[in-house]
Amino acid sequence: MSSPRLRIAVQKSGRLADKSLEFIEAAGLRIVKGANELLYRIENAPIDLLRVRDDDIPTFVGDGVADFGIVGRNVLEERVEGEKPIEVMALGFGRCDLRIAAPKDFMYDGPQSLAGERIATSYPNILRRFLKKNDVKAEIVTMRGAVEVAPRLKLARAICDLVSTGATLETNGLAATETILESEAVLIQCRGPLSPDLRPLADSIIARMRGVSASRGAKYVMMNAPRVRLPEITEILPGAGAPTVTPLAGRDDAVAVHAVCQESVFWETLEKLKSAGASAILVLPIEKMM
Ligand code: PRT
Ligand code: ZN
Repeated sequence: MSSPRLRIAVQKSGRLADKSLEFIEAAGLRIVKGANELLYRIENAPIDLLRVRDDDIPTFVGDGVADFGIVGRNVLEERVEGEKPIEVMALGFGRCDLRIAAPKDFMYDGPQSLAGERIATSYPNILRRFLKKNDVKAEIVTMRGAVEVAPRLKLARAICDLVSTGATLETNGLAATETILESEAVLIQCRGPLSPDLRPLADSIIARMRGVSASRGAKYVMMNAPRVRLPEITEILPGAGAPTVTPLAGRDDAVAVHAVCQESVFWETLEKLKSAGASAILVLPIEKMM
């Protein structure tokens, strides 16, 4: 009998397809893009990538056809049938928001403004939950795509759709109001127990993916600083926790400060550090973190 292989479902083509493969490669898995379009093998671990429509990913993972999947949170949350997979972690790409939008002349003043209106969406289940939570009775018109044209066609007064740059809404004369779901690509996992043979591999993949996701956007910041201004400097460093402080040779009044910043380090941050007396400031990318 052949030894078991871990299966990860990914989008075959579309907005998340390339980025999902990039993310998997960043976790150290070498993908062999063979002749089989539906399945890519991993060269250096017993893992197969199942390449499918994104809408099928929660079902595949829920039913245990795949052990893990990478899919937009919006697709996961829209699913209502069968076993719902667990969201293991957010992966930091494919960011978009599911938002309510309406023509610019629509006076939106909270969810109650939607009472009695028709709202077009491809996400009827998420929208229904939002309306119920806010005790609003409205009619949902389900559309498979081109939701943004619904108000112009008088099919609906408002829409509920994914927005990233906002350009689609703008082109169609619509303005976003409420955000009902913040989405990005997420790693999902089957609820049922994994075969004991695959558990250590699965744990190591999750740990590596956490490392990739944590290191993306994170920066290693180094500088020299006057000892007396350390509290102020620590305060300025974005998402850094406790920095490492080491003495500088031949200097009693100054120290070297090293810190991992989890958030973006902007020019403004560097200017603030400089005003607080820091010098020789270096910001370096981080390749791996665990
Ligand atoms: O073929 P398959 O079924 O696999 O793919 P698909 O066509 O259903 O999905 P795809 O590839 O379009 O999107 C995959 C996932 O990308 C979505 O489920 C989201 O999680 C994520 N994503 C991120 C987006 C967007 N950004 C996005 N902007 N999905 C769709 N859009 C659309 C949105 O629906 C709207 O029409 O882009 C338009 C708005 O974009 P802006 O930039 O004009 O605001
Ligand atoms: Zn889809």
